[in-house]
Amino acid sequence: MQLTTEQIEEFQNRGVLIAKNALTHEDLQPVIDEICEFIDRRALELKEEGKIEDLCEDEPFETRYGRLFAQYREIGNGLDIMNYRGKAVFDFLQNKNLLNVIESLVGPEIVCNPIQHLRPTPPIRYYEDSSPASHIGPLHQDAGVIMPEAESSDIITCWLPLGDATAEMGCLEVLPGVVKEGYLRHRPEGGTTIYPEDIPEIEPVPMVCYRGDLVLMSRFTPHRGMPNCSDKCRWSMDLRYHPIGHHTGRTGHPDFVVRSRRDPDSVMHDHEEWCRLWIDAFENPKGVVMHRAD
Ligand SMILES: O=C(O)CCC(=O)C(=O)O
Ligand SMILES: [Fe+2]
Repeated sequence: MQLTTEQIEEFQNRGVLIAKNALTHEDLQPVIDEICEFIDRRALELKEEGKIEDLCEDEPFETRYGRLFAQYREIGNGLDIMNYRGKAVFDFLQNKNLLNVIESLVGPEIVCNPIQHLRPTPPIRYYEDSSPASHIGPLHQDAGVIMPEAESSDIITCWLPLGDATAEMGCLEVLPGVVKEGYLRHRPEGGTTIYPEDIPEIEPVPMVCYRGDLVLMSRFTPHRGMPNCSDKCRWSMDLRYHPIGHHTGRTGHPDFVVRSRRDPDSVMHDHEEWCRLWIDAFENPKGVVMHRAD
C-alpha cells in the first residue's frame, strides 16, 4: 500500500503516523520463524551449559522468550539484527510492502540506515525490579542517537510489532506535533534522553498497534518504550530509511540501497555481502558510531 495524501499530511504535521495493516502474514512469518530457530538453538546451548533448566519448548512465540529470560538474563545475546544477520530479516529490510510505505514519505531512491534493531521486551514481572516506573524508556528523538552531521537527513523511523503492542504491553509512547522545533538537546545520563527542561509540554500518546501495522516517526519525534505489564513478550523491530545521498548519522556501520528507480543495479540483494559488511565493521572499526548529546 501507498500512503494517502491525508496520511502524508498527518505525518508531516504530527511527525508520527500508524499505517494499519501495511504488512501481511507472509511478510512477517519468515522473520518470526527465523527468530524461533534462534531461540531453539540458544535454549539448547544454554541447557547444555547448565544455565537454564527448562527449554519451555511448548510455549508459543509470545511467551517462550520471557520464560527463558526469567531463567537466564542473557538469553537474547546475539539476536539483534546486526549480530544474527539472518536471511529472513535481511530480505525483510527490503520487503516490498514496507518499502511502498516508506517511498510515500522519502521518494523512490531509498537507503536502509544501519540503525536497525530487533527487540524482545519481556514482561517486567520477570525482572528483579518489577516496578513499572523503572522500566520506562528514556524519552528521546532518534536525531539524538546519531551524529550531528545527519541532523538534516530525512531519516524515517519505522517501528513495527511482530505481535500485539498494546498499552499494557508497553507500546511506544510519543509526543506528537514536534517537527518544526527540530533537534532538542539530549543528555547521556539515564540513556540518551532529552533534557527534562526541554521536553515540550505535550500529552504523550500510546502507539497501540498490532502485527502488520507500522509506526512511522520523524527523527524529531520524542518517544520512548513503556513498561511491559502483560504476560507476553513485546516483540518489535525498529528500522530506519532515508533518501540516497543523505548522511546516515552512523558512518561506522553499513548502510545499503534497498530501492532505486534511477539505478536499479545499485540495490543490494546479496545477503552474504551484507553479512560481510557487518563483520568488517565490527572487526575493522572505522567511521563513527555515536549518540549525540549536547
Ligand atoms: O522499542 C523501544 O522500546 C524503543 C525503540 C526506539 O526508541 C526506536 O525505535 O527508535
Ligand atoms: Fe528511538
